[in-house]
Amino acid sequence: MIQQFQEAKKMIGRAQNILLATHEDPDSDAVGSLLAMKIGLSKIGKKAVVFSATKAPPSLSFLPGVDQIISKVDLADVDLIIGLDYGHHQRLKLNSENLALRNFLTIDHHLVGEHLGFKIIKNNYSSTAEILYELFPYLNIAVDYKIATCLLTGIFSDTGGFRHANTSAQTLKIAGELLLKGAPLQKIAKAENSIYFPNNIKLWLTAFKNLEVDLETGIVFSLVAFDDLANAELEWKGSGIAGLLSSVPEIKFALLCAEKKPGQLECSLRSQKDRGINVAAIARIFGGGGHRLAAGFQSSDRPENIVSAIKKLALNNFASLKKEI
Ligand SMILES: [Mn+2]
Repeated sequence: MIQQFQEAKKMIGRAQNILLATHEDPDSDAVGSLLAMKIGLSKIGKKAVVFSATKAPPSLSFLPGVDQIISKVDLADVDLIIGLDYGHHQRLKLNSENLALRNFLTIDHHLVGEHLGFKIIKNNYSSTAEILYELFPYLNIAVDYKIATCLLTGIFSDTGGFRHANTSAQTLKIAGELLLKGAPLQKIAKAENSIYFPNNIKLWLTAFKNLEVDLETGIVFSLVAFDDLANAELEWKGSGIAGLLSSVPEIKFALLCAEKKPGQLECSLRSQKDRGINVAAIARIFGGGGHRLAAGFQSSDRPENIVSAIKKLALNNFASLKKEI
């Protein structure tokens, strides 16, 4: 890892115009990492533009520099792209035909996906923010209050408030150090929870209404149909629901499908550490990806077909995925 950090330092040292990019619909880790990196680079005299194809959630408006994130970018003068927390390069929505040929540095904790350029990918880290905390000393970036706020936001969110299985002793140690730098934990926690209110409560109701529990296979499934979203004028931002469903003790994993556009499903898979399931392996069957306990995919198939395909696999004890599961 030290060698990788040194290579990152060299790449940044050579660059004049840096673009920091993350996935569309950026979550707290994506936004926190983007902004921490921008502030950090400015401290060492490097100019960087921050990009995400869609806006940061309003709950993150307290993060320093969030108003500087742009959603359209001209890559002509950019001589280094740093992709953060993005998983698959298509999620960056950077309209460039030869993106793969660009000078590109990837920093991510999503193992599954398609990354570009020189890659620092650590899936044993809770979040991209946690990786950045380790990287910054190599770049001579001192963590101040602003950077600490951004990084703790990313770590807090991706660990579900330090409750998920990806919370290591190191995660908590780093979080403690960020608190010592003045990161406002309570404010961050409040912002994270406010994502759920009030519209998401309506989404939860819909998801619970359509809940199906199959004890034979250990699958809990729910669907939020397009009509439900459209009638309640809701925007789909609901991966918290799948996590909640997966915590039912008798369940092996949860599948939640949301019909964001008519006929277009966005499906989340969640499991818990003690259930012996790798949901990323299931997501890959449908062209998606993710982590062992949190994965997802998109599909234009009918939800009942997806559920029955997964049930079939489960009844077969996931024999075809045995190596991965
Ligand atoms: Mn992340």
